[in-house]
This record gives sequence, structure tokens and C-alpha cells, in this order.
Amino acid sequence: MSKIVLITGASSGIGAACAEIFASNHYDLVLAARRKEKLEVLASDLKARFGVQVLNVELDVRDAEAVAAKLNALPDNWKKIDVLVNNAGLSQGLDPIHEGNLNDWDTMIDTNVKGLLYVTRLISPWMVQQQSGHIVNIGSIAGKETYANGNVYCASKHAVDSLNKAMRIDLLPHGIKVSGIHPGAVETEFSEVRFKGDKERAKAVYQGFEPLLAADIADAVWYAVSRPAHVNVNDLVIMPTAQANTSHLLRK
Ligand code: NDP
Ligand code: 8X3
Repeated sequence: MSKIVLITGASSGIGAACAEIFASNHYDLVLAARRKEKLEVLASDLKARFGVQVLNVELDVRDAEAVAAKLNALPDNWKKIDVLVNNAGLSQGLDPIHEGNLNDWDTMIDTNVKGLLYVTRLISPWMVQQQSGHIVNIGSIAGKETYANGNVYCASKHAVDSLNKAMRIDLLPHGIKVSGIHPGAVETEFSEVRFKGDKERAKAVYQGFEPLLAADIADAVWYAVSRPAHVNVNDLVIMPTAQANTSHLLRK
């Protein structure tokens, strides 16, 4: 019986790269995101290349009822989740606090914090029951530092950092590992989403330096998950070599 990983936000970027690295290591996959057509393309590719089984779940992590209904509806043999990658997340806007857009704030908090909680609340009892499992939370350098106009996105990722620590304490008696992976700039759809489809503005974010690739972060997730049973990676902060922190980025 293969191990099973559930990845949220698997339709793009870091989540899709995680799906690939887990598939290449013979995990069966539960892939969740809102864009089902993207999941379908990815699933077909991974099934063909790696011979793994894939279940796609069209899911908006902000919808607590849908999270419960759709994950509870997984077939029983798919509920033995070995690894949960809480990756679904986004930024919306880049405005000073006094000009912030309330809808953007709600979207970020609902997705990055509450969505992560809803999924964890559903899956972690199954892990407690089996007395094993590994939860990997995708945080951010924005959860370790703050930067100009990053206010609410940074706050949401600080919440992820805090929940990462809290989960590790609460799940300690149950043999469940909890790891936080905190990337700097990774070239994905992230900036296009932040700037609401403005491709030019998004492209400029990654110009003049070599950003991380989604595969670099998937590699770190796999490193954390593939340690021996007695080893847990609590926290990894991974940056492009050209980025010292959120405010020092060397562009050529
Ligand atoms: P992408 O925009 O490429 O991917 C984001 C993923 O999250 C998509 O699959 C998207 O799927 C999913 N998602 C967003 N909202 C929801 C929702 N409500 N319900 C379900 N899924 C959702 O960006 P990244 O791959 O870069 O982002 C992945 C994670 O990494 C995020 O948590 C982000 O904050 C974090 N991160 C990114 C960094 C970067 O520089 N790119 C750096 C540090 C952290 P869909 O739209 O189909 O629902
Ligand atoms: C994404 C990285 O620096 O844009 O989490 O916040 S940053």
C-alpha cells in the first residue's frame, strides 16, 4: 500500500511541484484546489509518468462546510493520510495599512489562516487516530519579517508560523511531525495573483535576479518528509541567494 499525501493549492506553483516530487517517490496523491481543470491536467501527467493513483478534490479552503463535506467524502482507504501539505495561500494587493482593501484582507486571512485551520481540523484527527502523520505548513519569509505594504499578508504568514509551533506542541503526544517551510521569492503565479492579473507588474518582481523555483521548495518539503522517523525538521527558511531578507534583494 503506497503512502498518501494531501496537498492543498496543488493546481499551481509550489503545490504542483510538491505533487510531482511526491509522485516521483511513489506516493498516491490527493490534490485540492479550486481550479479542477488544472488538477486534471496535472493528475493525468503524474499518473502516466509515475504510475501513482491521484484523487482530485475541487475545493475552496475558505469554505469550512465544503472542506468538511468533501474531505469526509473521500473513500475510506484514502483517509489514511500520511502527509498533509498545507500550501494553499495567496497575497492580494500591496497597499499601506491606511489604504488597505478590506476584501483583500478578508481573502488573505480566510485563505492563509482560516483555510489552513479548516483543513488541519479535518485531517489531524485522522492522524491522531492512526498515531502517525506529518503536517507541512508552507509559511513564508513574510511570516518571519514584515516589509513595507506587506502588512496583512505578513500577519497571515506570522499566524502560520505561530500555528506551526502550536500544532507541534498539541500533536506531540500523538507521534505526528509538524514542519514549517518558509520561502523567499519563488517565481510562480503568486505575484500575478497579488497584482490581480497584471502580468507586467508580476514579471517585474522576478527581474534582475535569479528567484527560487517551485521545485526548490518542493525539494525542501521532500527533505523534511523523508527524514528518519526520529528526526523532525521544525523550520526551514529558504531564500534565493540574491535575497538576504524581505528588504535586501540584489538586482543586476
Ligand atoms: P501560486 O499562486 O502559484 O499557487 C497558489 C495555490 O493556492 C494555487 O494552487 C491556488 O489554487 C491555491 N489556492 C489559492 N486560494 C485557494 C483557495 N481558496 N482554496 C484552495 N486553494 C487555493 O503561488 P505559490 O505556489 O507561490 O504559493 C503557494 C504557497 O506558498 C502560498 O501559501 C504562498 O503564500 C506561499 N509562498 C509563496 C512564495 C512566493 O514567492 N511565490 C514565497 C513564500 C511563500 P486555485 O487558484 O486553483 O484554487
Ligand atoms: C511570498 C514572499 O516576500 O513576497 O510569501 O512576501 S514575499
